[in-house]
Amino acid sequence: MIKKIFDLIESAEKILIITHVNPDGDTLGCACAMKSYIGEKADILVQVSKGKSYPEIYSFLPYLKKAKTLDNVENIYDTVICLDIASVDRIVENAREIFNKARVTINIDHHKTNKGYAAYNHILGSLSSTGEVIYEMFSISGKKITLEMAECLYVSILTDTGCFKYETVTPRTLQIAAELAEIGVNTADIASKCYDLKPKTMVMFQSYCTSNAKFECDDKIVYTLISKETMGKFSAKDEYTEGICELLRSIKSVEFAFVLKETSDNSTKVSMRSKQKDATLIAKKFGGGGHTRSAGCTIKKSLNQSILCLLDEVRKYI
Ligand SMILES: [Mn+2]
Repeated sequence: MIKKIFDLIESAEKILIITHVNPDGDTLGCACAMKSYIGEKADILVQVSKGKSYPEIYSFLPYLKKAKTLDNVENIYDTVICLDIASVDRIVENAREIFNKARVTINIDHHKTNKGYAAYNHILGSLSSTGEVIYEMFSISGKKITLEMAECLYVSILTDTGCFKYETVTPRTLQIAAELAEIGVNTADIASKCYDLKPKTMVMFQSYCTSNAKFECDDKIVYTLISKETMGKFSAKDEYTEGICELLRSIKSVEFAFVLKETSDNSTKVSMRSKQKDATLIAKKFGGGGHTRSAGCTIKKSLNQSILCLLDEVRKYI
């Protein structure tokens, strides 16, 4: 499959590299590494619409400033490459039309819930990040990884492992990190760019959400509800909620942590983190998915109704 994918990239005329909705460091890092490898004939699509953007901290990555968005992407691609996209419903609006029309569709991912929705699928559910999957593809094929690509892949692996903290980290993950450092990646500089340049209001907003958290089942379950009003009060961008769930999970007694964000009157976005149990079992109940310790879903109910439904489910797993 790896050779086939490189052959397809070679023979493609115009390639669109698609990142998932609510883009994170993994999907963006992979897209930039892939764009760096392919060159001119590839464009990156960051799936955001007018007025929205990818998390600002990643603006140091190459190529993102010139990336297409849902507002300006044209349906002119014969080949699409989906990176870190767990399911086809994370390809939205006109991006889905482009995906459907493309002659060749490639899906490279590490989500164990990925069912392989493209014509060519390369999914390694046990790897830490899609960055690691891509590194291995280049490594196995004997293709050169330039410093620019190495920096992008390092961002992917660093951020998707929570700074090499998660149990998805294997000896091979660390070996790859070392190999990227040997290529010349300044690991301290990248870590600082990813974690020490948060806007002041983001940290204030996160403290507010954390202090409003509620506990259930002898403090084994913790959750915080974030209304549109709260988002507005802090002028919070979507990315400002990143990290709250991990912080709540870090409480000693906690097994499950949830962050519920109101997206409209009848829609709530749920992020979940667990310590031992499989969070995907809960996410799947609501049509979502993800990883064992980090999953998500959208519940088509109000914020207050959503938490009741969610608590009903999660109590079964405690
Ligand atoms: Mn990922």
